[in-house]
Amino acid sequence: MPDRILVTRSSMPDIDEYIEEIRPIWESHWLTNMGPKHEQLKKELKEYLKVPNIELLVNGHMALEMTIQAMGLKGDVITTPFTFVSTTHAIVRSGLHPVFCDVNPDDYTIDTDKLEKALTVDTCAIMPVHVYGNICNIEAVDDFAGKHGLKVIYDAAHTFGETYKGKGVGSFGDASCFSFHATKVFNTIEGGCVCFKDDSITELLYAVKDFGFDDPEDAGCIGGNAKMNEFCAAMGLCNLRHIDDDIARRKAVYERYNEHLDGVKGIKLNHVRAGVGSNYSYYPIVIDPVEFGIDRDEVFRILSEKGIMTRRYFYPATNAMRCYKGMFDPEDTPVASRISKQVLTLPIYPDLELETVDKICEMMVCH
Ligand code: T4K
Repeated sequence: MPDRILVTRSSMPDIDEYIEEIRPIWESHWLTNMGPKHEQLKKELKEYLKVPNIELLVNGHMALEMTIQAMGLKGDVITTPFTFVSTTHAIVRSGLHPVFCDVNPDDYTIDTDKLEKALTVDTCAIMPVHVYGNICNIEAVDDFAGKHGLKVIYDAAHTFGETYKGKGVGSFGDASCFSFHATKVFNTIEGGCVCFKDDSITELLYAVKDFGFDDPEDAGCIGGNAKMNEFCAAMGLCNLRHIDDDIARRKAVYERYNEHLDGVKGIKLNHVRAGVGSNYSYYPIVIDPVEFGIDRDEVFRILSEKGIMTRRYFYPATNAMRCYKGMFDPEDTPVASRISKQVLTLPIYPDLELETVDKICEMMVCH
């Protein structure tokens, strides 16, 4: 076992495969601004993700912000605080107001029974998160949004390649934003995309990521710069060739953890819901300190002393972060607050050896 095991490890192609992929970039000197690699990746991803429309972006965060801008949203957005801070920041940075709805304790996605309570006269959209790749209660979110005329933008950063009832997860809601960051199941080094239903926003999305240019010289809207460059797109083209194998190897790691930890008193495992084709992106456990004997932070410390670098994804809950001090009350979302203090994500990536998983579990269980 290596001296240090990190919570994840970027998937990378063989270096020769990447060199072959970037050779034409060297020959053409075309480095960015929607070049051939960008366009090829866009086409391949549209098929792989089984989605009606797709736009590539510089990262998952800008996918959220650019989608909000392209939809012209204004007012309140119902969302959850049990997520990476990007979800909340994207709403606030876009001049909108997040209204936090609690998560359910089984899979940490939005508790759709509490949506009604979060509704205000200014609500314009819902931004639920498929956290850890756990798919939200899509039917209930859709019903609620339809009833109140709200847009639905899923933060789908964790769900690359997942399916729900056989359909690409990016085909639900009005839009789904994916992250292709180095730490994700599929990476383009940095990158992301938005998959969306209404093709009337295609041109606007293309423009907002390129300073608003919808004409070679004249900007039709106040856009930013969120384009994916050719080297990132080339990385994506390589990684996409190996994605199914990567996910299969993640599944083996995931199942090995389950074999060891299922039934351990005080440890709650994550479960893949019926109808979901999972990508096994994270391995979260929720530790009950009374039943397990020690708390989450003690497990974190014991493992890190032995070179196992777990992460407290997602702690603190975003409504408890310093930058939002005084703006929200984390006690309004008690389940999210509690889970954020008890959750630990264990190392998972395709190359992680199963013997290492055995040792990690042994260290945890024999504390
Ligand atoms: N919405 C949600 C729900 C998200 O989780 C995220 C991002 C976003 C939106 C925004 O998407 P992006 O704009 O990022 O595309 C990481 C990632 O930076 C972030 O992408 C991710 N979520 C978040 C959950 O985790 P850190 O600060 O924990 O990453 P870091 O640098 O500590 O890396 C974690 C481990 O990954 C390292 O211990 C080793 C490994 N690693 C890391 C890097 C940077 C590699 O193997 N290679 C690498 O290049 O945030």
